[in-house]
Amino acid sequence: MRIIVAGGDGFCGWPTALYLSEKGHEVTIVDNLVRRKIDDELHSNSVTPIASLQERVDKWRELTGKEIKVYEGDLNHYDFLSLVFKNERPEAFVHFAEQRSAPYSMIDREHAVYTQQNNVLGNLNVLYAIKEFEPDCHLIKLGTMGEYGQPNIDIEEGYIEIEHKGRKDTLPFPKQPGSFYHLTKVHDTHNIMFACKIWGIRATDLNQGVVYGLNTEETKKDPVLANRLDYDGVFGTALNRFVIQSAIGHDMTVYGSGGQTRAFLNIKDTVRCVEIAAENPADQGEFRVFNQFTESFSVQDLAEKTKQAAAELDIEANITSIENPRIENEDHYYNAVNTNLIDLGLEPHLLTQDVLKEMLNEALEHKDRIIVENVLPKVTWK
Ligand code: NAD
Ligand code: USQ
Repeated sequence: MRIIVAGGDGFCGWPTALYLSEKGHEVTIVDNLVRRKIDDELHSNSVTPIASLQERVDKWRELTGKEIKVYEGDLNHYDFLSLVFKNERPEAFVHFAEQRSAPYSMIDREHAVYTQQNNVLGNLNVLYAIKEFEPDCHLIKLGTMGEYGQPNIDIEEGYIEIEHKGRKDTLPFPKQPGSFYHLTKVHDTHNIMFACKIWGIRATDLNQGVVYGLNTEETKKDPVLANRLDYDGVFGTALNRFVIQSAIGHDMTVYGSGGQTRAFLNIKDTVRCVEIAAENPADQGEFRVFNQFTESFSVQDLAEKTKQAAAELDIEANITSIENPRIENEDHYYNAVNTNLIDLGLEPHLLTQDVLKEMLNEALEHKDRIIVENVLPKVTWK
């Protein structure tokens, strides 16, 4: 299959591009490399040293004989995007290319506006490009479990059957996102659903939970193929941060009481979920939603599991509760459904002590690169 991976230089996109290429698909990466520029803006870095995108794909070709094409450019430049569609004629368009940090979107007005413009308008351009150039192309869009928030009822996959005043309907599940970033995913959802309805586009929205881990079989083949790993208070996510904090002897930063519960998955499952979606395309005009996660944990649970794994490696890790920089519920019900991907063949990699120890060892390998001042959160929601 001819597959475009937009955002293919990022944390989820790079391993996905390699995995799909390994499986024999014709993969083309589209990325404007903005994530590398944001590292400069934040005076931060990836824990792992990452090669340039060109070096990465050259090494992949050298090791496997497989070609991954690269287009460096922005989804918000429609002439550029049109050219990519005309040249590559994608059968699937995997869309990772958005600003994905909630704290980054909450820094100030400029960062909120940038995030919403970049994400919402970039996605709208992708919808128009599919309509104009490849109406049969399957859009596989990365959404987020955070679109739903934490309602006091079970979270269904995209839709919920409602009975109201004696009448029934199946309606989009209510959205209660927790940041200007998470809101962009809700806006994207609405735009995609509408485009499917009016133009007959086929789309799958992958409402992904928080991704942990670093490596896949492919990224491990050579240091030049290494994936990026974020740890700072802006781009680092809960479990990866706890592992890295433990590796450098920093207290694990549980925000508030730590009762916040979220859906999680291993990066190894991210790549497989995208493959499953590509192999089982949505129907023409269908807007399909998969909840892409494998397990749910509270933040406190994750810190405790990390502490235990660290102890097995003779590392003394401490958990500290710090004032929550976000405005969010710390004590709530959380039960989300995730049957669609499992029914299509996903075999989850669960969060075991072995997985945590492997992550700790990976963090230890590069711990000298960590800029300690970047670890504590500085962005607040207020
Ligand atoms: P990332 O920041 O590491 O990668 C995103 C990539 O997209 C970067 O390489 C960036 O340069 C590129 N990009 C951004 N805007 C672009 C634009 N306008 N044009 C072209 N390229 C652009 O993020 P990630 O962690 O790999 O996340 C990928 C996607 O998955 C995002 O949409 C994110 O919202 C979603 N997601 C991520 C997680 C997670 O835990 N990392 C969880 C759920 C959903
Ligand atoms: N948290 C801590 N301590 C930390 C970091 C985070 O307690 O050091 C808490 C947060 O307060 C929050 C939870 O952990 O309650 C998750 O935060 P996070 O930074 O790990 O994840 P989030 O901001 O939700 O965003 C990440 C990705 C985003 C993706 C989302 C999936 O950056 O791209 O959309 O996970 S989800 O959470 O399902 O919406």
